[in-house]
Amino acid sequence: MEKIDGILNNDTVAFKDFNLHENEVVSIKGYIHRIREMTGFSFVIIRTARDLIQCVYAPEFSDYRWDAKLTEEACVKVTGKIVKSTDAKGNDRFELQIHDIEILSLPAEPLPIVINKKQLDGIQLNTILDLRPVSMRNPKERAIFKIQEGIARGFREYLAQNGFTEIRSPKINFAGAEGGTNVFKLDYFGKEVYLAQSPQLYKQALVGVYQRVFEVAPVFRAEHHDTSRHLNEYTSMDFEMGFINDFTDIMHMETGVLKYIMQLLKKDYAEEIELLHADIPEITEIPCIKFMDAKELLMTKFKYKPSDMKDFDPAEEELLGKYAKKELNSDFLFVTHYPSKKRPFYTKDDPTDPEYTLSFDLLFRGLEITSGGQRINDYHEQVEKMIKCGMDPEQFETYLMLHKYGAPPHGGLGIGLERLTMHLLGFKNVREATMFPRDINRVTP
Ligand code: AMO
Repeated sequence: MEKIDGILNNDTVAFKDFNLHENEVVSIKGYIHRIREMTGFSFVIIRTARDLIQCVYAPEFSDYRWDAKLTEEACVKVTGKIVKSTDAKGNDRFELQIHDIEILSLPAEPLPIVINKKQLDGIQLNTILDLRPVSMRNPKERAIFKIQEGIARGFREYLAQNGFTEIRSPKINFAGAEGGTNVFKLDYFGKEVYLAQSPQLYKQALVGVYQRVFEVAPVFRAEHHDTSRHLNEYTSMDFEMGFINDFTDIMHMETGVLKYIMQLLKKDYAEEIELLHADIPEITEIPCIKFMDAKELLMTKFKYKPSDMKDFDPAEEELLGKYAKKELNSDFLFVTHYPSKKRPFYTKDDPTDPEYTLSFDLLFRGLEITSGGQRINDYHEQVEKMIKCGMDPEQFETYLMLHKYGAPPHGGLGIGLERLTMHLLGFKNVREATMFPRDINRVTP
C-alpha cells in the first residue's frame, strides 16, 4: 500500500535558483508561453507561476527532436542544461538548453486573445474581464494581482506582529451593519436576511475578547450605480483595536500598516513593480486636515462650490489629493471629524462638538480608500444614538451585548483592497484591480 508522507517529489528547479545550478541538467514545469523560430534554433519561453524562462531548442543540444504537436499554451516539463548568457542590455541571465520536452497536456483550442505580448494591447476592459481565466495569463495582468496579494499579505503580517488576532465574521447576517439601503436581501429558509456590508458588528464584539482583531474578507454593497470606483462585492481589510487613548491611535496604526505594505512590496514584488511601472509611495507620516477645514480650503483656494456640506464628491477628493501632493508632499491625506449626520450609528461624536465625529477617511492620490474612527463604547449612549438614527435597539440585542457587558474605548477602520490597488497602480477603473468583478452589469466569470 502507498503511504502519503507529506513530502512532495520536487523534480523541478525554481528560476530564482538557476544560478546555483549553472551547467547542471534540471527540469522545469510550465506553459509554453511563446515559440520564436530563428534560423537553426528556436526560443521557447516557458511561463511558470511567476517567471518567463527562456529555453533554447537546437538539435545540437541533444537527441531530442521537436514534437510537431507542441503549441503555445501546452503544459510541459522541460529538461535541459542551465547556461549563462547575456541579454540585449548586456546583463547576465540564465537560460535552459533543451534536452527533452515531455507533454503534460495540450490545449483543445487556440486562445481567443493574444496573451504572450508584454501587455494586452488594444483589448477592451470588458473583453479582458469576460476572459479573465485566460487574460490573466498575460504577465502584466497577473502582476496586478500578485501586487494585490502583497498588499493583503503586508496587512496581515503587520497586524499579526502588533498583537492582532485574525477573525472570520459571518457573511449572512440579521442586519446590515452600515445602515442605508445598499444591502442585498437573501431568502434564508423563508426569513429575510442580508449579505454582510462589513464585519463591523462582529469585529467590535471581538474587541471584547481579543482586544485587537483584523479580517480580510469579501463584503457586499447593493450599489445601484455604475461608477469607476464602486463594486458590489469587494475585499475589505478591517481592523479594530481596544483600549485606545483616542482615535489617532487608529490612524497611527494605519500609517504603520501602509509603511509596512510599501516596504514589503519593494522587497518581495520588485519584478511586478517594474513590469507595471508602479509608483510606490514613500511614507514617513501622513498629514491630517479636519473635514470643515478641508471644505474651507476647497472653497477659498480652489474656488469650488460644494453641493453637499456633509460629505465630499469625487471632484473634491481629487482636489484634496492634488493639494496634499503639491503642498504637503504626500500621496495620502487623513480627513478627520466628519459630520455626525453622515457617519454610521456606531461612530462616536466629538464631545467638544457633537455635530462632528471622532472619525476619519484616508484619501490616497485623491480617492477615499479608508473609513474609520472611534466607536461608542457606552451602552446607554449607543442605544440613544440608535434611536436617534431610527433603529430599533432590540433588533441589535446581540451587537449591544458588547456595550451592555463592558466595552473598552475602541475604534478601527476598513480599507478597500481593490481601491488601494487601483490607485497604487494608477488605474482609472477599480475593475482593473479586481480579479472577478461583481457590478450592476456583471456576475460572470
Ligand atoms: P465604508 O463603508 O466607508 O466603511 O467602507 C470602507 C472602505 O471600503 C471601500 N469601499 C468600496 N470599495 C469598492 N466598492 C464599493 N462599493 C465600496 N464601498 C466602500 C472604500 C471605503 O473607504 N465599517 C466601516 C469601516 C470602519 O469604520 O471600520 C466601513 O465599512 O475604500
